[in-house]
Amino acid sequence: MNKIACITGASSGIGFATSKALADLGYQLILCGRRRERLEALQQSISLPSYILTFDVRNWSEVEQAFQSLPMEWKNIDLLINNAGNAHGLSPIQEGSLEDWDAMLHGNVNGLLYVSKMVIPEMIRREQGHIINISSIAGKQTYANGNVYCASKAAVEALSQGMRIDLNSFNIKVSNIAPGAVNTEFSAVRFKGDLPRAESVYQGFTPLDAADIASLIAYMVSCPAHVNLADVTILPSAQASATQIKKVL
Ligand code: 8X3
Repeated sequence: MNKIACITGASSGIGFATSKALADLGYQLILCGRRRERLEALQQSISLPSYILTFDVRNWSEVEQAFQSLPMEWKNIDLLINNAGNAHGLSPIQEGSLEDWDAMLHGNVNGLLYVSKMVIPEMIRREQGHIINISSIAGKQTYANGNVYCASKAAVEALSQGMRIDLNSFNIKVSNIAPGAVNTEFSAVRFKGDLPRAESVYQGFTPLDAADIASLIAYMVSCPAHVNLADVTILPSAQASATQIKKVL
């Protein structure tokens, strides 16, 4: 029987590329996101069966209803990729907006918890499973104006460790991936559609792309059962830290 993977934030970027990579490995996919048309386009490009769940990770009742609506044959999730999340704004703490803070904390932290809460009980019952949380270099190193985004990703780092400890006795692997600069819609969302500013983030060096993270995930899930790549930081070769990138402009 094919394994089932559930990917949040599957409609774009790392989630989209990871869905494709996992389909290539033979996973049946539960594709989660807010943009149904994009998920349907992704579904059509995948040959194995997949199931679409449309919800906002920030809304507990939407998350609960979505997972409760899964048909029986889709309930045994083997692999959960907690990918949904974003940055909103890049401002000094004294200038940050409540709206941006709530979007990041509710999406990056609460959202990860809500989805995990719906998936973990079946993994515990079956005493098997793998959860991969997408964190960030920003969760390991706080940078100027990153304040709340960095805090949200530091929370993801802590939750990956906490989940690994609490789920250890149930044979559930928990892995954490901390990417550096990945050229996706990330900066366009952070800078609220200011595309020239977003593009400048990735100029002068070769950033990672979503497929690089998807390849890493494909490798991680293909490791033998006794191997867990527990915490992987993945950076472009030009990047040395959260803030140091060798650029040639
Ligand atoms: C994305 C990477 O360095 O822009 O999480 O925070 S960074």
